[in-house]
Amino acid sequence: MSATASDSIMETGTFVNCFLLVISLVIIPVNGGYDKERDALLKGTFPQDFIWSSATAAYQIEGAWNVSDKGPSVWDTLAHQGRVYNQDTGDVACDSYHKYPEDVALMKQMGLKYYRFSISWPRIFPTGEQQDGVNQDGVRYYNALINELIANDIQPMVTLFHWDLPQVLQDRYGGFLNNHTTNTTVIHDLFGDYARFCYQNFGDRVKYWITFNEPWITSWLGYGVGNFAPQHNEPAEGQYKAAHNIILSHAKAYHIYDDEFRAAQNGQVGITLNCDWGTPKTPADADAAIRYIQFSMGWFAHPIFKNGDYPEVMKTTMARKAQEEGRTTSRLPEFTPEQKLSISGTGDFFGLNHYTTVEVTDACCTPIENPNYDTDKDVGTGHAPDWPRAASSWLYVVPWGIRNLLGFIKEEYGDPEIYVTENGRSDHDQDPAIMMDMERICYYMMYTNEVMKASNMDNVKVKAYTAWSLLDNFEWLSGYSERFGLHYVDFNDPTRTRYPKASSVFFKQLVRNNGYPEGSEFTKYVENMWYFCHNTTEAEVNGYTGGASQISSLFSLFLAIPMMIAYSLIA
Ligand code: GBH
Repeated sequence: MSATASDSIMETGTFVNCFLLVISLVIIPVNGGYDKERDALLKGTFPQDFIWSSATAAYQIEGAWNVSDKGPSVWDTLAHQGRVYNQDTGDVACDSYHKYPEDVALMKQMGLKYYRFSISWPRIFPTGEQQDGVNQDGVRYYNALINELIANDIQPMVTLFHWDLPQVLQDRYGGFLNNHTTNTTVIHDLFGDYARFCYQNFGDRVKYWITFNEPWITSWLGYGVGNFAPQHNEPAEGQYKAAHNIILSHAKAYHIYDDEFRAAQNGQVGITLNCDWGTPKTPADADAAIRYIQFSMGWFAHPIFKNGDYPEVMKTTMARKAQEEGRTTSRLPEFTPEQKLSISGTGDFFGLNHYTTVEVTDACCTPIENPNYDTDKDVGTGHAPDWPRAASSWLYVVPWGIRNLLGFIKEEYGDPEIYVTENGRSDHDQDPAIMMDMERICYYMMYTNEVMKASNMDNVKVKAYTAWSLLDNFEWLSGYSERFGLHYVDFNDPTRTRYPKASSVFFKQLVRNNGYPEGSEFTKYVENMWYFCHNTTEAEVNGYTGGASQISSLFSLFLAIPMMIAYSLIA
């Protein structure tokens, strides 16, 4: 049989299809990770009063590290010792101390009605102690920022402590290691005084207070491993002492608000905890996964949101370790009955920072020579091979993790109001800059959709979603090498000009739509993007192979985003 014209057209067609298939396999990492039910796009909107916000922290954006009377913080010290990647420092950072009106304008442009930022303790009290003097210029700065926000109809959500402890408090009292077992610990009172001063001066306009950001980081990385400021290395006990003091300092600040300000100011006080979701590697690792979460989030959440005391599994594990180690007392300190009473119930809302998920395996019970917090948990952690990664070494993209975690918090802590106070994804600092930040768009799309499932399908009282971060900024030990921003900042440009990335346009549309409403233009774009964002193809999801679905993924990649941006410009 000789070849006919139609055969040759077929052949050409097959060739084109194969060509597209090969191209798309190269461009789109294919994995079998997509679960049709679990990962499907949910259409619908968040509750009417849902809070959309973005976040920053003082040391990461302000700069002006020694302007007026500002005292040094432990992060100024660490950075000036050259301990940060590339010897970067927060001396100038995004220069938000001078450029805050521009920051507020960016939020306004995105339609954000809330902003989460932190106050630098040593910018208010240079030594950390009010009796040594107040830096009036610091008070002026935060008043100006808050007023600028209010004038633009943006509600401030303020963190009192985002890791920048006054250096003097570290030197005078050991910071959060200060006398952790007595009832008259100086650091609790000093934190209380600082909180009171902030309520007094800013509480007429600030209605959302977060006492501590991620005490896990301060405790373990700051006082246990000691790679974060103040770099105290005492991995057997440092973290337990620091956490103990932080929990009591939090409770103190909460009660000061309750007793002296709540009636007049009518705001809310909570705490923000970080937690990776822990998923068991095999069914046999289920208890280990729970233990992982109880040792991280539960360490703080159990006392504050449950019963004033550490999680049972933490106490029994640490008691067993004490025996094995031949100690008479546990390395995990105990709260007195009065302390338990004063800690329990000190959260008007549950602040959650969540970025990633780990796979947990059981590692119980091998006694080891030099115990530390990591080995205390008796777990191993890893990552599934098909989880995509961000620029930060620890950040794997696992959207369904946040829904599981939100459900866990609802069940475990009596259905509290949850504010997601951080969630986001990093890119590398590279040339040319990543302005069409597709992967960040995908991250926000997938994670917010999972948050919406928690809200609308699982009835979790999730009240807020906060993108980390408004701006590229000082990423702690990684300096400026990891970029989390919705806006690009050129750190070599003395004017620190901000440039919107594509993700800021996406986020603006998300806020405007309050989710993924059926039939909206925005939701149609999201539908086009969905499989691409999940690193999979429609073909794989539906179990057949063929060129058409590959083409639709390519369509998503090359057409949807420019169309979305064009749409936002005309909308
Ligand atoms: C947040 O912490 C911070 O609040 C914010 O300031 C920061 O810029 C942002 O996230 C991005 O990092 O065990 O040593 O491998 C992030 C939560 C939890 C991330 C612990 C790093 C692993 C540290 N962090 N995680 S380690």
